[in-house]
Amino acid sequence: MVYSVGDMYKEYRNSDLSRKSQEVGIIFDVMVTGVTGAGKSTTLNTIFSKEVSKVGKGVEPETMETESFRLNDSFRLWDSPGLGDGVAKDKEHSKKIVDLLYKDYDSNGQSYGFIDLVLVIIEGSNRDMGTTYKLLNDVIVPNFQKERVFVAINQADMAMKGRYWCYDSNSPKFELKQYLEEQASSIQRRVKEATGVDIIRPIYYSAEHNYNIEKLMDLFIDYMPKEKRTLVYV
Ligand SMILES: Nc1nc2c(ncn2[C@@H]2O[C@H](COP(=O)(O)OP(=O)(O)OP(=O)(O)O)[C@@H](O)[C@H]2O)c(=O)[nH]1
Ligand SMILES: [Mg+2]
Repeated sequence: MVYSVGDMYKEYRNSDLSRKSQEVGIIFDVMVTGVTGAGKSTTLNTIFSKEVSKVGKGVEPETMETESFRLNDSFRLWDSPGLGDGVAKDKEHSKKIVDLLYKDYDSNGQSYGFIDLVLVIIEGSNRDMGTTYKLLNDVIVPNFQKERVFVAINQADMAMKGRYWCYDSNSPKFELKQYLEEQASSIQRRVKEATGVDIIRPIYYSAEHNYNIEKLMDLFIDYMPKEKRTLVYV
């Protein structure tokens, strides 16, 4: 993938982001998670307009550790290893994710969690949601506040097996757009049924094609919690 010159999203709504983070008194931290190959690392690379995290080339999972990247003074993103590569690896990766969810800092004698918000990325073409539900049910929800969990659909370009993606306008054609809208409603409903989590309607984007990344940034900025995250041990 070729990155265009300049830092496209570094300055995106920077005054909103900076005001909000100053109100809470922290730099916002978002953990990006999802099954292996969903495009977590690609999403980070597109937001940073450069390769900060290695993208998988084959069927092997790529990211093995949690790692943070600072976009600007107000915002930091964390990449994490994906689930869905066998029981042993899932266990190892789940532990790393849970460790990050409990990573803490002290402020005025209180302990707070580093991670303010979790973004679960789902592949647009993904019909088997099993591993995503497992990630939500077994790893995220028991260790993190539900209302801070968001879902987004990546690989919008591939959602109908690559058909109806318009390369000229770099956006979905009517048929694909309709499909993605339905997909968003269906995922919202299915996540509720399978995990009990009431997510807001997922946005869809393409990390590879740099499509709707503004929507993703808007999601972070608009829904960033107004309070630090108190740690609750279960
Ligand atoms: N067509 C298309 N391919 C994408 C998109 N996003 C990611 N990919 C491809 O999907 C594959 C996996 O991407 P990664 O970013 O490595 O996925 P990951 O979620 O970080 O995977 P792990 O690190 O293994 O957990 C790569 O071949 C990417 O080029 C997208 O929006 N569209
Ligand atoms: Mg990765």
